[in-house]
Amino acid sequence: MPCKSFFGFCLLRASRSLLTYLSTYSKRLVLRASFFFVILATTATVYVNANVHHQAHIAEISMASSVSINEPWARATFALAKSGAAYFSIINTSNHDLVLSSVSVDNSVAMTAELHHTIMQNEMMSMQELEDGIEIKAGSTVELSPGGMHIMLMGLQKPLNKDEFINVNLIFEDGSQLSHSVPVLDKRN
Ligand SMILES: [Cu+2]
Repeated sequence: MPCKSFFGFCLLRASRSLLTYLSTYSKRLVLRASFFFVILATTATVYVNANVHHQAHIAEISMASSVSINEPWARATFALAKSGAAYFSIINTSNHDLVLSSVSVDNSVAMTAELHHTIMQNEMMSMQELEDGIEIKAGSTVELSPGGMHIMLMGLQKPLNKDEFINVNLIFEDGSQLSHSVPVLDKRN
């Protein structure tokens, strides 16, 4: 009998210590799991924040804010002219290539505005719309000038008079826009 009860006692002790061990182990496991979870959550938060910041940064440097316009001018026209042209040089100050997709002017200036280039066709000078826009490589300058690329103003509502200003709106590939004031000059070339 004492032996049996001793055995019972031993069994009780053994199961108790097993329980204690298991509960300590599971506590550790829970601790470890929650530690891991905290690390995971922190990493995820940092990643999401970084991503939001990155996107905000991209929005900051839109194509329109990456260019500077030099020496804009539009040629003065005679009284009954139905079309005119405007020129400038455009500098891409960023380290990304960009595309000037299209241009527009107010309806009170002209019906439409297009990006054109001048080509030789059958030994004749002619103009063509640049349907894909104008690409401006990172850090480079593109010149719109007489005999080359230009902004074509079609369906002029009134002549372009010397010393007046027109607003030309530049629309870039990323949808960003830049409105620029362009003086009308009476230049020969
Ligand atoms: Cu033209």
